[in-house]
Amino acid sequence: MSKTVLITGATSGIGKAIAQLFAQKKYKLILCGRRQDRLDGLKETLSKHTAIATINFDVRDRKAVFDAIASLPKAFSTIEVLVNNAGNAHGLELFDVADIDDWDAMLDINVKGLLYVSKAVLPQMIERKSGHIINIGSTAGKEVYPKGNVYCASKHAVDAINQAMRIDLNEHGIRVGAVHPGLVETEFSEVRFKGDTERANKVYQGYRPLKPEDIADIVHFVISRPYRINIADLVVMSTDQASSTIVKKDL
Ligand code: NDP
Ligand code: 8X3
Repeated sequence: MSKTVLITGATSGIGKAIAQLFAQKKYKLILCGRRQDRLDGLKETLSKHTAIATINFDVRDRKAVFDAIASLPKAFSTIEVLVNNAGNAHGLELFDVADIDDWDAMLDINVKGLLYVSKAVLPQMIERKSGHIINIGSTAGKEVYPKGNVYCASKHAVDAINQAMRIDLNEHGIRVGAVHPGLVETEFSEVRFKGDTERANKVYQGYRPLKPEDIADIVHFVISRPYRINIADLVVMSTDQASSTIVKKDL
């Protein structure tokens, strides 16, 4: 019987690529996001490979998170793998002019949302003394770059929470690890720049950014190791990227 994997932020980018790969690998999938049309489309396409359930909630809404996970049909209620992927950057501004609403959104989604989903899924893992949580962090959680301020802070928090979960859940036999990507071409910059597609596209021009499929492949490697192995922390960048601010652009 294949494992059940819950993926947050499955409607786009990295989460969607994980959903597509994992469906081909025959994992049972619970796909989460807010855009119902996209959840419906994924369910229709991926159901030819595996069993799919979708749940729609905003990770910021604590009650909605717990209700949605409690509402899963029995066939999907044993979650072996949780991929905490939902998140975004909102804005790229110097600290003094950045929008406080953007700061709230990033802390609420990237940090508190990840905490809520983890708390909602954890009890059953603890009961079984088995489970695997993958937190999608970022290179922005390993260093700070100009104008990245609160996005970087939110991803540093993910890095800290990843370590904290691994320490505190150790006695329960649960695997916890993070994958920290560098620049990946997704809708991330479109969201960060509030729909300014021209500005967003420029982020990925002149070099070879990572593709969401690259991260999906790595997450699959992480979850498919024998249970004695826990890949605790993995930073992955495009060959053309050396750090958040050093990217070799000559294409
Ligand atoms: P996308 O914008 O393509 O995807 C973001 C996903 O998160 C969407 O599925 C979106 O679904 C979901 N999401 C956003 N806000 C909420 C919310 N409030 N409630 C529920 N779901 C939400 O970006 P990426 O795929 O690039 O980002 C995925 C993760 O990877 C994020 O955590 C990001 O920080 C991280 N990351 C991205 C990198 C990059 O360069 N692209 C690099 C390093 C890390 P919906 O809108 O339907 O709710
Ligand atoms: C996304 C990568 O460099 O835009 O986390 O922060 S970056």
